[in-house]
Amino acid sequence: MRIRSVRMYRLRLPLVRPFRTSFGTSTAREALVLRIETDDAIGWAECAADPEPLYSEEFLDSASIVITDHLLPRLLAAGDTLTAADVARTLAPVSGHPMAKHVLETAVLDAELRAAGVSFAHRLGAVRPHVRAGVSVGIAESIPVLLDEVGAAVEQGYPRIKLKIEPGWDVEPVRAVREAFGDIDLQVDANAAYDGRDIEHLARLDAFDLVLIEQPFAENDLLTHAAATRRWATPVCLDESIRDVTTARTALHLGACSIINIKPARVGGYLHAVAVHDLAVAQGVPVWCGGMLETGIGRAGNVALAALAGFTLPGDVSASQRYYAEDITEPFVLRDGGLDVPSGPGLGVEVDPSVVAHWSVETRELIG
Ligand code: OSB
Ligand code: MG
Repeated sequence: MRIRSVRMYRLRLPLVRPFRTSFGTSTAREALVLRIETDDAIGWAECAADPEPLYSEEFLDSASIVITDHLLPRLLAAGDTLTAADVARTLAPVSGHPMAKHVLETAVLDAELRAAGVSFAHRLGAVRPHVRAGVSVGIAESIPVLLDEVGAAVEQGYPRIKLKIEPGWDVEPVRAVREAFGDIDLQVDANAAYDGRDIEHLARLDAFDLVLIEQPFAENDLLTHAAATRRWATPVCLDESIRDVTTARTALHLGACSIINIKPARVGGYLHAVAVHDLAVAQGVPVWCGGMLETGIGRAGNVALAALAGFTLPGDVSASQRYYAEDITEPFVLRDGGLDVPSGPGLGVEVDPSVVAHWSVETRELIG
């Protein structure tokens, strides 16, 4: 395909409620959104990176520079025969920066699929038209406030609740939620806030019959995750540690996890995400689709991915209104505890240019 123009928006979308994790608090989502125009279609994608390098080493300005100075020139140099399937190989000489690579590959894939009239779901290999949705509940200022937020999500019909934890906010909030809501599907996410000295403390979570504990230890500390997997009854799930198929294979080989959270942005794009899924399926390991507070653009792709056969656990793919009062696409709505998988061409959602313009703090024409 021939890329005619590339435009990068920097958006600042207010969140409907602050989202606190062990690494920080967000009151708004700042996102890079890319619009690629080819001879045949327009493709969209969003970058999952945050303003600060807290979740991983990438951040908005790093992604912006890498896209502009290192990735896009390589894509353009690859010429007009380039397809989405070639993007990863074309960008591979640039080391790291999966979130920056993800946004380019996704925009090219969206343009290609819109031109061909094929949905993301079909291209990725989806097997269901509807996916079950979980919610990720941030660290609250008190247990009563937490119980209110969990209660609202349960009442709305979400079939699974994930609580963010950190040292000082773990056993007691989990106990309170379990006591208040009984037999719900409950899991926790530490975003790497603990270390090996906490293995015995976190073993207390075994009393609460959690679906899983996500990323208790540092991204590169697979051995401590493996030790915890042997010690705890609660299954260990990895998020930050799984950067590609290779790290997934290594983590499974070491017994560092028994469940994988697949985030397309973290592994460098949807096609890599499918490869991690395929590896997990081959090894009988359940996966679920993680989220990074995506707008409708990223959510559309994530919901399509979550419709693949191996995604047997509900993902962090909540309805748009949990994040944004006004999204930049038509909103995703909770129905029967889940979201409908878009079936239109490409991502299957339409970006509203007036909403994008309204929340844009910067627009740059990279080419065109
Ligand atoms: O660790 O899964 C995470 C959000 C931002 C960064 C990291 C994480 C999260 C979430 C929210 O848990 C998931 C979502 O609802 O998008
Ligand atoms: Mg996580």
